[in-house]
Amino acid sequence: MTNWTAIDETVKRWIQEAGSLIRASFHHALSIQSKSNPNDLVTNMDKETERFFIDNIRKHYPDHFILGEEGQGDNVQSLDGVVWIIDPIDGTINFVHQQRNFAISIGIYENGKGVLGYIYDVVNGELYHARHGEGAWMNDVPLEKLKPVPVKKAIIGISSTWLVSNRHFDQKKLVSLAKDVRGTRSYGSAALELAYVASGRLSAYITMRNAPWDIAGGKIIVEEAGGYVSTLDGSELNMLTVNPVLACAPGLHEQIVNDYLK
Ligand code: 2AM
Ligand code: CA
Ligand code: CA
Ligand code: CA
Repeated sequence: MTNWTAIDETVKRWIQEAGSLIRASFHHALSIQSKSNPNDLVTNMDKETERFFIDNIRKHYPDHFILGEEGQGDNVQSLDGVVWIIDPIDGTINFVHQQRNFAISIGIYENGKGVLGYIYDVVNGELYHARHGEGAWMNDVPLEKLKPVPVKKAIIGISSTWLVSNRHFDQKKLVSLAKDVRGTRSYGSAALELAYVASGRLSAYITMRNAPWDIAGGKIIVEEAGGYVSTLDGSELNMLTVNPVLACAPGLHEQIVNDYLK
């Protein structure tokens, strides 16, 4: 039997340690490279933070698998067994340009089911976490169960990629949603936006393309807070591929899917 309580305590310790290393890095020059395009950045701290978790996981849990954004983990092709899905720095552009608005994100899945989720806002010292069936917390204070929010009172997280014409989606639908809600925000970190949905700072988050590591931790946290996370048509996310994502407070999910996205 997996001792999830022990793993939970261990992960929280590692996350605090990784956060200290990232904060300390603000005093040193960063090495910044581009990946798929000039705006797709990776720094030495993305790689070193991923390395930190991988080394610790391999030492303590050698039979677990690791799917990490920077590719230093395993070549994960299935969710059988225990799989750690890790984004060492979510919001790398913010990390580089703002030294804030980024997070460490970790989701731990067992045979495809989310068990433990973590999002750590390193600069603000806010650690969101959740355990399946037991609830969600921010700095160990339980998050209140989310209450239904109507569209006209909703603040939604949405990125400017929706403004640009794209082959995935007819953006007129999003324009009418943006007109009907109370406000829109764009934080540049999928993980933080999911943490904000879980804590009620945002009522919803909509994105065209998220990788598994962007959402693995946040999905568990939002669901434990009483919210919903799905693709744009309301179906289950696939944690091995890129997904369009809609995360919502209750009430809002059906309304956005039926009245705006269909
Ligand atoms: P990152 O900072 O870990 O790359 C806004 O940029 C959000 O989208 C961030 O959470 C960012 O994660 C993520 N993101 C950036 N490029 C992406 C891509 N090509 N596919 C999916 N998500 C991406
Ligand atoms: Ca990235
Ligand atoms: Ca990410
Ligand atoms: Ca990242």
